[in-house]
Amino acid sequence: MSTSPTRPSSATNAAAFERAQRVIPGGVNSPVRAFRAVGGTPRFIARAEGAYLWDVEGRRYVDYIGSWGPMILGHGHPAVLDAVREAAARGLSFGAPTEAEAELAEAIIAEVPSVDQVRLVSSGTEAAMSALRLARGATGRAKLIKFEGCYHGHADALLVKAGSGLATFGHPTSAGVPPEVVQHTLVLEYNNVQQLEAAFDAHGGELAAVVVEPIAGNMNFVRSSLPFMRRLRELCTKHGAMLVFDEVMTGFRVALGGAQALYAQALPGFAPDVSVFGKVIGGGMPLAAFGARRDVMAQLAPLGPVYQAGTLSGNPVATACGLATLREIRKPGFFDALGRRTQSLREGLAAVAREAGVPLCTDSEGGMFGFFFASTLPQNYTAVMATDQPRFNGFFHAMLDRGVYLAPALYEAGFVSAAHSDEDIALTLEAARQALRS
Ligand code: KE4
Repeated sequence: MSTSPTRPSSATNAAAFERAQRVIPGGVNSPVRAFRAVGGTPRFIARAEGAYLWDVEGRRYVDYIGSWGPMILGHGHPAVLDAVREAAARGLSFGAPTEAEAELAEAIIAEVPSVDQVRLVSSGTEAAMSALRLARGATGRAKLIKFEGCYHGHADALLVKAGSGLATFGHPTSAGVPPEVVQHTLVLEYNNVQQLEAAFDAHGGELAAVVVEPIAGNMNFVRSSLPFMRRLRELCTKHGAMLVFDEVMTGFRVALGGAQALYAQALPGFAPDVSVFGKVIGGGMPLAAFGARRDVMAQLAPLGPVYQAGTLSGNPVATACGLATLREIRKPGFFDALGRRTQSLREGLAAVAREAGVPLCTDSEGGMFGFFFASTLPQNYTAVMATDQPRFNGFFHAMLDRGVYLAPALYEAGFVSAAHSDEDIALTLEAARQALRS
């Protein structure tokens, strides 16, 4: 048994997995890490630096997970580590306000015109859950719309799958969620304008909110179409429902201003009513946020009737990590360079697949990308799940064996960091060339 909790005591991933499974359900603290979608033994990470992870066996991987989005600078960025060390030395947590929380709130608000105020919390789940409680409290309504294939964390009201038909309300996707908790949640097909129209016709006056991933990173990478997004905004405005943009993954990742900045360019005046952030704004530490116009945020305790709280909300060390990260990504040219590098990866993947005669389509925005073993980009969950899963799983392992760590599930997105070099992209494309041949 290792005496030092930080020094890996297992010589192999298999031994580490065996040990973990004895004391943690499935050996993991979040299901997707268990590799059950792709099979095989998860890699237990010993350390990370820049664009790379090393597992307990000493194998190096080019990392395209980046902790599922937060590590946009790459691992161990000096300015971030310095900020974390300095904050930690001043105190880990106070349970009292600090100036750094206001500074981080200011940094978020400066990049997101639709948000006057934010509240900081500790996870995307907590941020999305609180945002929906705020929308329900602000409107006095109960019903919600979400879309199949979008994930907004594991709050009960959001663990819901489509009912048998459009008009029927959702059914729980998880045990432990009583049907009455999801009876107000309607699940529609992503990018389906007709279903939107029908749902608002039937329930418009009862809808508190529509929550949507503007680019669905929990279906790998599916964009919402402009007609869909335009109509969604119009219907929410017409019926007094709040449009909640879940930008936990896309915020500060696909663009400095998030996906909403892209939609505001294409649809002049476009803005969501409530925005949810996470991942990048914490820089790898437990920190997320939700924000809206001042009048909406005034509904929150201690000012208003909507309760929301958290012992570690705005934690000083997490806040320092997030601030240092945002300081780097708002530097001129950061997103241009990141976007170009991500584009070179996905265009290279498409070219290698063409050479191998394998149907593969890709898409990317900023530092986020997706690829599908299919001839055309899926527009909704059904289409994503119809893509070639066995080929994806084989490709995943062939790449892992060649030192490239992609997302271990076909419904997950990929992430490029500022630390990924042209050589890392070239290594990845050579591995893909070999993997697609095998
Ligand atoms: P967390 O509670 O995991 O911090 O955030 C939930 C969440 C909310 N909204 C969106 C759009 C998200 O993508 C997430 C979490 N994303 C997953 C990856 N698909 C986290 C990885 C995991 O579950 O381990």
